[in-house]
Amino acid sequence: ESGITRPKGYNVSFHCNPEMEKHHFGVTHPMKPWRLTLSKSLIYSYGMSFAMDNYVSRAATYEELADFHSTDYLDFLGTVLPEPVPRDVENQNPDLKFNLGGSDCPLFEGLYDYCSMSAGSALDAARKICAKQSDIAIAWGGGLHHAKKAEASGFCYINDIVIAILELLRHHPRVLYIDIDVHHGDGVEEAFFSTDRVMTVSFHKYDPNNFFPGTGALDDNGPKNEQNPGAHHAVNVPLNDGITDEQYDMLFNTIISRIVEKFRPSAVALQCGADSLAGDRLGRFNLQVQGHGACVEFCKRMNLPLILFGGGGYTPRNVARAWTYETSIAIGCQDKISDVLPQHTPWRDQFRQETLFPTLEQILGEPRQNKNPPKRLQEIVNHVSEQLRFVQA
Ligand code: TV7
Ligand code: CA
Ligand code: ZN
Repeated sequence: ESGITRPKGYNVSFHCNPEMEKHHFGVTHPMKPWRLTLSKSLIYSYGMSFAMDNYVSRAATYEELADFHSTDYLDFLGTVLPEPVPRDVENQNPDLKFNLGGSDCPLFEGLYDYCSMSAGSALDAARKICAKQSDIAIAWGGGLHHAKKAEASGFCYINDIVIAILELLRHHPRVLYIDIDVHHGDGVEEAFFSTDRVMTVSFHKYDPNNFFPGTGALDDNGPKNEQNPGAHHAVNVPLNDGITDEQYDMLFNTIISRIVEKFRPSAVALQCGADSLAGDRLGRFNLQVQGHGACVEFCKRMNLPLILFGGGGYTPRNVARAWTYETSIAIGCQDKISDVLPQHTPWRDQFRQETLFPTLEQILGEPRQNKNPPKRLQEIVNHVSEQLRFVQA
C-alpha cells in the first residue's frame, strides 16, 4: 500500500550486514556505525525493501582483502587488540604501527570483523554487477575511501571500494569512480594512479592546511611521466565552504558528462559520503538531500551498471535521509515517496523534523557563508576540460 513497486526488468540489490552496525569506535568518535541501522530502518519504513533484492552480505575473506592490502598489514589488523586503558585525547603515540590505534583510527572490539563485513558487502555488490544480476547494487556500509595498501587513515582501515573496483575490472574494461564525500578520496585515487582503466573523480572541501586529508588540488591529476598510462586519470574538484545544490549540480553534470564522453566507462562506482550535506558534524557544505541525490540521479541516467557506496556522514539523521532518498532514486520511486516520514518509522524523534527534505533553515538555522565564487567554478570546469584532452577510451 506504499505504492512502491519493483521496477520491471530493472534490478536493484541491497547489500548490508546488521552485525557491522553494532561496532563502536568510541563514545566521542564521530563515526557511528549505528547510522546504518537508522538509514535502513527509514528505507524499510518507506516500504522500499519490496522493490529490491535484499542480501545479508558475508564477511570478505583474508584472500579477498589481500587483493589490495599487504599481508603484513592484514596480519597485524587481525591480531591487534583494543587497549585496556584508553589513551589521552590526541594520538601522540610516536610508534603507531600502520597508523592504527590513534584517535582517528582507534582499535576497538571486533575491528577486523567490522572491516571484513564492510568489504564483504562492497564485494557482493560488485559481483552482482559483474554477473549482470543487478543494474544498481547498493552497499551503504562501504565507501571507506582513505584506507591505503598498508595503512589505516581517516576512520578507514580496509578500502572496500578498491577491492570492489578490482572485481569490476575482471569483467569491465573501464571503470569510472566518483566520490561526493566532503573529503578527498585519496586512497582510491592512489590505488589506481598507474592505470588508465580507472578514472577517479573526487569533489571535496580543499584546504591543504586545515582540512583532512589535505590532498586533491585541481592540478593533482596523477603522476605525469611518459611511462605512466594512468597520468591525467585522476580528476580533482577542490571546493570551498558553503557550496549550494545549484552550484554543485552544475559542476557535477558538466564534469561527469565530459568525462563519460571521453573515457567511455563500462561501469560506474559512486561513493555517496553524506558528510557533504549541510549540517554535518564534520562537513562544510550547504548541500541538501535533493542536491546530494541529484548526483545519484545523474549517474543512474547514464544507464551503466552502477554501485552505490556509503562513506562519511556524521549527523546520523541526515545520513539516513540522504541514503533513503538515494535508495528511492535507484529503485525509481522518488516521485512516489512522501516528504513526511512514515508514521511508524522507528526512532522517529531522532529526525527532529518530520520530513525527508528539511529546509536549509531547519537544518542550520543560518546557512554557512558560500565561499565559492562563480569565477572559481568556471576555472575548475576549464581545467578539467583541458585535462580531458589527454584522455581517450
Ligand atoms: C570517510 N576530522 C572520513 C573522514 C576522516 C576525517 C578528522 C576528526 C575527529 C576525530 C575524532 C574526534 C573529530 C571533531 C575530524 C589531523 C587530525 C585532527 C583527532 C581528534 N573528533 C571520511 C579525519 C580527520 C576522534 N582527521 O572521508 C575521536 O572531529 O583531521 C584529522 C587529523 C589528528 C587527529 N585528531 C583530529 O568521511 C569515512 N578527525 C573525537 C574523538
Ligand atoms: Ca570526495
Ligand atoms: Zn568524509
